[in-house]
Amino acid sequence: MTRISPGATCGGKVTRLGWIRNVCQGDDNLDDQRLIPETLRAEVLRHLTYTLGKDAPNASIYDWRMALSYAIRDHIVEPWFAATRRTWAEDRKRVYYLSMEFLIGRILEDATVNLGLRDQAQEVMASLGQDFSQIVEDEPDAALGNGGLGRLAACFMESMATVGCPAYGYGIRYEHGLFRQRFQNGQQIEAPEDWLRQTHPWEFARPESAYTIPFKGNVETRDGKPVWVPGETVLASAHDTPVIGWQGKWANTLRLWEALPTQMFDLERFNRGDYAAAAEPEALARTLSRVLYPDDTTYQGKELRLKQEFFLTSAALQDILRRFKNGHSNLRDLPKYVAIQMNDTHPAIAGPELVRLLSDENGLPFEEAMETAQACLGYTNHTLLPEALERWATFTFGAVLPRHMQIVEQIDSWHRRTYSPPHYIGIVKHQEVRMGELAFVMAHKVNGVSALHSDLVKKNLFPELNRLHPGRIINQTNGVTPRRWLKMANRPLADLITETIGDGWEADLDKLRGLEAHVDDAAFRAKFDKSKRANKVALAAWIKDHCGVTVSPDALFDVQVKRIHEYKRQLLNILQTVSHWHAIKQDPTANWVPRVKIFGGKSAPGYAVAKEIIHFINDVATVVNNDPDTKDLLKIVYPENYNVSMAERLIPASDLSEQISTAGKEASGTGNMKFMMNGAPTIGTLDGANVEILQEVGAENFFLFGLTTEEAMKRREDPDQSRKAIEASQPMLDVLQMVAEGRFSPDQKDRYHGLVHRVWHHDYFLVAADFDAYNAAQAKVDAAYADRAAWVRMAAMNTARSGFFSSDRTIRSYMSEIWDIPAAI
Ligand code: 26W
Repeated sequence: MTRISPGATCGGKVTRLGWIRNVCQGDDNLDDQRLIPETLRAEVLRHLTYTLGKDAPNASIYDWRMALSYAIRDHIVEPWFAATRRTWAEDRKRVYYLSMEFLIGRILEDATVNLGLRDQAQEVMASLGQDFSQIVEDEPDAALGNGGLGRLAACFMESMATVGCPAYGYGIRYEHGLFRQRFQNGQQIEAPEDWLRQTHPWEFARPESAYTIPFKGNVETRDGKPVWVPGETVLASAHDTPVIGWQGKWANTLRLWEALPTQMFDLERFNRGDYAAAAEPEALARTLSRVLYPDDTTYQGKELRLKQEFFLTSAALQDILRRFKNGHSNLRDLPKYVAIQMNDTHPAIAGPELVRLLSDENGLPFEEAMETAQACLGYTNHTLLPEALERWATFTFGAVLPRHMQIVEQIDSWHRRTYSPPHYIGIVKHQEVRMGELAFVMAHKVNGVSALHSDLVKKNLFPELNRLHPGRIINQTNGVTPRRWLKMANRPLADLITETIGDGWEADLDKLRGLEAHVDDAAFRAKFDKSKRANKVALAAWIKDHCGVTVSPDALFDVQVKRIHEYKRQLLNILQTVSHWHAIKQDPTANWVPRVKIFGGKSAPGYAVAKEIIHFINDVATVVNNDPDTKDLLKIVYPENYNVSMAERLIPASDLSEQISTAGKEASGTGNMKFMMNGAPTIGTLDGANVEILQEVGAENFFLFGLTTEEAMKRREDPDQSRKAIEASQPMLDVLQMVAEGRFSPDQKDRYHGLVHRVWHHDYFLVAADFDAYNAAQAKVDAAYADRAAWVRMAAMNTARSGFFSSDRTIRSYMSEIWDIPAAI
């Protein structure tokens, strides 16, 4: 390690740190630029003293974390400035990713990994008497998202910075992210999440970047022109977090909006002694960024949610236009410089809002405003579930956004006029504004998130619109960032990969194919197995600490982690677990493969059926984990509060990835990709991106089961399908009998009668229909696991063939097929 030269140059400018050279010269070789630990140590101590005002003997773990975070952040700022400056200087097109959710997780370790400073940070903190991994874990997990859609946005931000796509993420700076989950007597209890209680060291407040967001009121006509006179306004105030890419070569901005009152305080009321009322406007405005809606997949129609969506979107668009005008005067040129991606329909008000800003506020004729907006906008669909599709009552929509209601009607009749469809599927229908149709009509490209899903978007979701606009719907299969999900989360495997195929795979994941040449080498397999075991040993210790359950690292770790939803079929998994337990008890001396069943995930607070499934899993766990007959053969663990950090711990320690949704229901899945990368074969259905995982990894390395999408649709036509399936399956009959008898709820024997009744008679998600096939696939897993060499080979093949699922590939594809943006590096 050598000292970086303090005088590294960039465009004639002397910079304090050496990193800048990467941006300017595309220099891949970081080795001669590594920061020496003494420098980083001095920086940490300087922040501890001067930023935090603490001396080392009195510093808490929080103080140390903050000091280290600020020191690391300093190293992000220069590449960030350099990237921003270059984008300006070269007048580049930028992408604006609008999302109501960014499920970021912790930042510190990820930042050190991307800067190549993780080892130094660890060394430095050790020299200060501090444990780096404890410091990393002290950071709150920023949970500004519900699940897949929010985590995808976070992976995309990191990949855009890695591949050098100039980009801004726009979201809401929720004061409270997704609730914390606890179990009380096996049932989910929600507690508020409070990530901002401590200072968030990664953001820069930008009070000078603030916009007025209007709501309500009415539309008047002045000089023959519509003028919106709002009834309320709030202020959107920016907070910027830099997002650094791999090796610090590029950085982008995540800009999150905080809602503030336009009028802080009613002094007159205060002086009259009415203190609560005096603070009212402030409290009201702040509710807009107070809390993330915890519902994924069911849409509620709440006015506050619509206001949040408009708040994010209007602030973003005003910011985009301000930036554009700072250098351009012709608004018709907007699409040359601006690509706006709508992450699902949540920011779909962007269509009418951009038309309004271009026409009402900037004088463009309506049709030109339409064309300009459309050329900028792209729409990504993330779900087919009808209950998740946003539709706003025209009453609510018109009250909150009266001018937009008019514009939506105008867009609708423009579309009807221009394309004269045979039977028109309106944007406004049955007194509702349909946000999917609106987003579709306003976007030049619409995309699904896996090959199967994009097909279903064409055939089932927007068949008429697809006929009217052939070629508008395209596919962009999701991906995940291998820096966080492999390099950072699975150090033993990442080190083995580098040892085996060299470095460079982190930003060129197809290189993992190089591992295939080694899977038949026993020495390599032994190392692969050892890396997995190290993760399992660590997880077993953590499970003991956090769940009080003893599990053996020699058992097969079988993991299903994701939001709890009927279509994801955690119920299928737990019922099969009951069946397996029963089978062991019937024949205790058979050659069983020991298993640990791991569940993780939250239910939406109002989703009663999902909550019942959680209760049921916990009840089954209590009985099974206390059964002396099966104690070395089967354990069930369900740690509380599954989140990004827990995923980073569980996925690298998994042997088997459960991806068992009812075919046709999971748009893509991204957890499935993380497991694959980390060497866990999938047991799964032909759904979402499982289809492509199967294609990449080969049928011999995947445990496929279950009905296909077409078969599932056909099966539902028979109203008696579940009864027939159950009656034809002795294992299923046995399981349902045990549950109905109260074997898992001895204190309340009829607790799960409703659950059993639904499986018998209202099994829309086909748990019964797929049960035997799933059971058989699980038996194949057992047999395969018993053959160590073959199993490890299969696991390694999963890693080797996971290159396609890097979000770098996804982002490059969006850049060329939707955004028309070249890479800047
Ligand atoms: C309005 C309520 C609401 C909120 C969130 C409805 C729907 C959502 C999301 C679209 C749900 C979601 O997260 N979808 C997931 O998106 C992932 C990223 O594309 C996919 O991998 C998952 O399959 C999909 O369920």
